Amino acid sequence: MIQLYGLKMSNYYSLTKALLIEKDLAFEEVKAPPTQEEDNLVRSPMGKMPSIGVDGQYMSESLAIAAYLDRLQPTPALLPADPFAAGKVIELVCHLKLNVELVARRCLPEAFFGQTVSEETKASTHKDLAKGMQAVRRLMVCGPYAVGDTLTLADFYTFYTFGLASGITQAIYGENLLDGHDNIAQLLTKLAQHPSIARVEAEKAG
Ligand SMILES: N[C@@H](CCC(=O)N[C@@H](CS)C(=O)NCC(=O)O)C(=O)O
Repeated sequence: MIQLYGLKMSNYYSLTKALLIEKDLAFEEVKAPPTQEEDNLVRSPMGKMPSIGVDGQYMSESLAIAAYLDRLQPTPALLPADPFAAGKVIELVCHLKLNVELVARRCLPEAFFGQTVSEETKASTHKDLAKGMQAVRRLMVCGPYAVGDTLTLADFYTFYTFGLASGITQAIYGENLLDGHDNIAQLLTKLAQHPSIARVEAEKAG
């Protein structure tokens, strides 16, 4: 049995939970807020969530966990068998994580936690997000899934990246991040109905 540590409010926790469900792996959820306490740092060296426990060993970073789960339970495969195609999925995941999600996150404290972010940060975030969106747009096929006709890991990152980033741009700039990206908006609607993601979202309320 795998332990999933973190909180339901976290997009990366939710993504990892959706992957565990997608893979039909047995897991239990353990409430663990992000802290710099030793017990959490042992699981997650930056003190973030999520992390998983496997037979007394721990792993952090959603992408590392996803790579582990895809090998542990190869079906349904979330990375293509073709090595280059698999690399392309990870490439898109990296751009979503680093150039959209992580950039938008700079404004998270003001968007959702009542803190203040400097005008300078808001301006640089706006500029960098536009660049990140261009990068993602070049790589995303939306045909209908992120990289083609098959669901991959990139779809899970698409759903949970834009779930957070769109909320932040709406709150900070009053802008819809997906304006002009109708194909991504349509993909998000489709992914919201995908059973593993739908279950995670439904269970957030509980
Ligand atoms: N690169 C990490 C990011 C994880 C992350 O940003 N987690 C957030 C919640 S979604 C967190 O723990 N934030 C609290 C903190 O940074 O202290 C991953 O992919 O798992």
